[in-house]
Amino acid sequence: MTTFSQIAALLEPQAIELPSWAFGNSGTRFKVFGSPGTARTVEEKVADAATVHRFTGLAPSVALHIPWDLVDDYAALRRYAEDQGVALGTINSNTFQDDDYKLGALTHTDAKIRQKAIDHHFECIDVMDATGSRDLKIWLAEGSNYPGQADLRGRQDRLHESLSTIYDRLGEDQRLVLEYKFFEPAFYHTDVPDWGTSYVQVAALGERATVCLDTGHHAPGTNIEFIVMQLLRLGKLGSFDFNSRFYADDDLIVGAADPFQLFRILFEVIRGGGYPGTNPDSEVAFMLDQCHNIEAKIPGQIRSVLNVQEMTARALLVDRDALAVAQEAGDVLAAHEVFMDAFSTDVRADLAAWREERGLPANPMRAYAESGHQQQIEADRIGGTQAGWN
Ligand code: RM4
Ligand code: MN
Repeated sequence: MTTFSQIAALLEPQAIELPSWAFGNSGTRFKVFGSPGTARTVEEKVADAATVHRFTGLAPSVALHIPWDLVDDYAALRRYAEDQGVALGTINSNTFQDDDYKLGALTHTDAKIRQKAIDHHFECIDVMDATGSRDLKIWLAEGSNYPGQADLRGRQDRLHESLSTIYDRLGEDQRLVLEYKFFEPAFYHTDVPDWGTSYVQVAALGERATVCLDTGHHAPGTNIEFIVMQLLRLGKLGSFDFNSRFYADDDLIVGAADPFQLFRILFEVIRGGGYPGTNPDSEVAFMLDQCHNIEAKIPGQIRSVLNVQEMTARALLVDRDALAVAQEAGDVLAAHEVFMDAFSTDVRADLAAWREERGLPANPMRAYAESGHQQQIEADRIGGTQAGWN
């Protein structure tokens, strides 16, 4: 058995990037509920992310979405974030909320619309230059609703052309990560529906183009850890968007729907060299992509990063030597038992002690609730328009 003290130091470098949009109001197709204390500006979203980091020590950066997080001066925003104790991270482009993109953006048949979408990505790269961000993350809402509506092959070719133009604009230390999603908003076909398509597209671009795996973007029952294994094996896993789902792309708190799946994913991350604690050269970015529609947002994010930490600790506890012996001996049940022993280990008390040793609250959820911070922002953030995702 591996013990917690053997893995404690490996938890040190864990860093999980928070999405700015988690701090704005969000909802379903049916209703967006406002909630008191919600951030009204980009600065307030950054401040909320910094609060999560202060209570957990796990979230040193925050991702921005353009144009949701449009400001005049990104260098100033960068300084503001640094003063708060966090860095600005991944820049997410948005080609899904403009009328011109109804039938596509990077894949559109009209070269003018394709150029408009490419120009948007150029602006995102300018933002990255000012914020010091490494990653440009592209998720495309492109596809078709009816068989025969679109030339599937032509769209794939245009996608390649558009992505190449964007890729060529990146600086030497910048990366492009291409996120896939199997359906929605298009219902018949999607242009980047799966890891294979994303892989094919990024492999054609070059070394600094990789795949983003959003855990909510697969058909029910998909073996996501297998995809993690394969992408790491190919050196093409660029980033994660963590969240959890029951039915579609629910964007719920990671680890809430299926903690065992999160454990299995993190085990493959560690096994495949994607975890910074066991491989300092790992370049996988760990991000959340979540919305808090009915629960409070800051504690929702605190809970999320704690869930990732808890399952990482359990995955690190897998006795890999004993596992290898059982696997090689063909001892099915012994191998399974080694795996499940780690998953079944309650690490909460050890993690509480680990945090206290590092000057963090033993129980960040309780510490936040008792800090009065929520009441403070609810009192302070009166007037103005609360941030949302539109
Ligand atoms: C998409 C995708 C992107 C995220 C947006 C908000 O479904 O997951 O990563 O930026 O939602
Ligand atoms: Mn995502």
